[in-house]
Amino acid sequence: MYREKFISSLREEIAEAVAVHLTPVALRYDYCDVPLETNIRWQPMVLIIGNYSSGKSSFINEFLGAKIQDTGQAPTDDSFTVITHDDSVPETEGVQVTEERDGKALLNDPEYPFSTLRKQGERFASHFRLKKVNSPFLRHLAIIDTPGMLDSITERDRGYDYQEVIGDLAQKAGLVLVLFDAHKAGTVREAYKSIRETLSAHTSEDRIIFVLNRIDECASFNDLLRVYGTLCWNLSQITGRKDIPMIRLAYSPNASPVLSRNTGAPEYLPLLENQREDLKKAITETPRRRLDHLAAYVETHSERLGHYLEALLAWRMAFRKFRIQKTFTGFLCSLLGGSLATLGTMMAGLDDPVILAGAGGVATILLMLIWMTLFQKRLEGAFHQKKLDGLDTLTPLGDQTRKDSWEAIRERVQRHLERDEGRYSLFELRHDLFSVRRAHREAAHDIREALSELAKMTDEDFAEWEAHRLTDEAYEAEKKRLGLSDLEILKNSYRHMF
Ligand SMILES: Nc1nc2c(ncn2[C@@H]2O[C@H](COP(=O)(O)OP(=O)(O)OP(=O)(O)O)[C@@H](O)[C@H]2O)c(=O)[nH]1
Ligand SMILES: [Mg+2]
Repeated sequence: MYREKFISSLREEIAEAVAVHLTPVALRYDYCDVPLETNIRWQPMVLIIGNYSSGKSSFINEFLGAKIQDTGQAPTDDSFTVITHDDSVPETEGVQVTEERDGKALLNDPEYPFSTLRKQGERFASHFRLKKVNSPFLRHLAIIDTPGMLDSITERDRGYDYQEVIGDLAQKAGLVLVLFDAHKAGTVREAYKSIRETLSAHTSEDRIIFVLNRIDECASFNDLLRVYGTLCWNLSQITGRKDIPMIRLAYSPNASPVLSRNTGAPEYLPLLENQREDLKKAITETPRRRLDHLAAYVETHSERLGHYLEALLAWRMAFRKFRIQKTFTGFLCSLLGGSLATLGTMMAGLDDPVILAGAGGVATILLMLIWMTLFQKRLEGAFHQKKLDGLDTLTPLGDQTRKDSWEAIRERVQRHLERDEGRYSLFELRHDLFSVRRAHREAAHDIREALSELAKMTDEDFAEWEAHRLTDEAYEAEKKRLGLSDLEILKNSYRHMF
């Protein structure tokens, strides 16, 4: 278990780096509404989606080793259930639900990363819940069971935006399992939309595993091949790609009447046992893979935040230049007006220098005031609008990476400039851009280095490390004495010292 503990501790450090280096700047300039580390601080999640009755809940029960979720042939469960760990009841008393909480509590609890789903409203809150379970598999990851995807239902019937919820959860998840069953191999309408649009927009391919479940129900090996072929064909149609994603084959022995009675199991099943093992391994590997995602998360957000600030800086500089030019023009015009006033006063026969200077000065000030309140404001408004219309020219978009990052932040930049609350100076903006760029270079680099060191460590290394080391307390004490973090220990190979 030491390995998992170490991984959790690294995750905590990455979240801390984000909290210190990126979040304050990001919140200050409206780059995001909630702290950037909100989604990464919580433990890794495995999201399970798929057709109704494809065996999602049975699969989870099988994995946890107890009947935690309701199962049944018809669409059974139309709720999203977050299943997480709790050890208030010892495992020796059997795996069981130790606590349940409703959706409202879950959406409003800052300890959980679900506040972004609050906007889905009451109907969603009543279809969202938390179960705490004392299964050892949940120590370092959480599982989310979801309502089955249907053909006949619309967003209005559900009362909340189902695809948006799936997208939000997929974005937070370290792994997404998409389950199909042998009866409906890739033909359900909601599944089509989820795979084609929602998942591709919210997560990366390497985080998705397609699973053909309930394979024990195929009449023969030939039948299984036919179903598998159908699913491959449907998936390539849905994704619009020729290369078919990897599909794992699975079944839940306890949910199958034949298998649980131990009679007439299809003879091909034992040959496919390795598939179920691989799937289990992929799930238990989620915390480790999650670290790679977090490294990418830090890199992406520090880069985008830098790009965002660059755009604000470009806008501010252009605006300042425009303002200086126009103020100068206004001043020249007012000065001219003041001179004309002096000339007029002279022509009226007054030659007292004090009166002449007073008339010129008063006229200049009055004209400047009129300029500033009437013309300058209008000109600035027009300039602002022009810049908003030509937003894409604000920063250079040389390569595809810049274009992608601009695509991701463009709307936010626009919203910010439309409001233009200007709670910061040009100097502060430059300073913050500099520190974000440095965080991008250094923090992201440190994390990558530490992770590549971690990847080199084998299970034996961990076992050896654990054998030599140290209780958790002793390790923590030694770390503290040396003033090192887990990241530094990995990065500098200090682990040999322990
Ligand atoms: N033979 C067999 N039956 C299964 C398997 N997995 C699930 N079932 C059965 O299929 C039915 C549906 O299973 P569930 O686990 O409720 O499916 P679900 O995807 O959670 O369904 P919804 O929550 O309604 O979307 C139940 O009657 C299960 O007993 C399996 O691997 N083999
Ligand atoms: Mg279910």
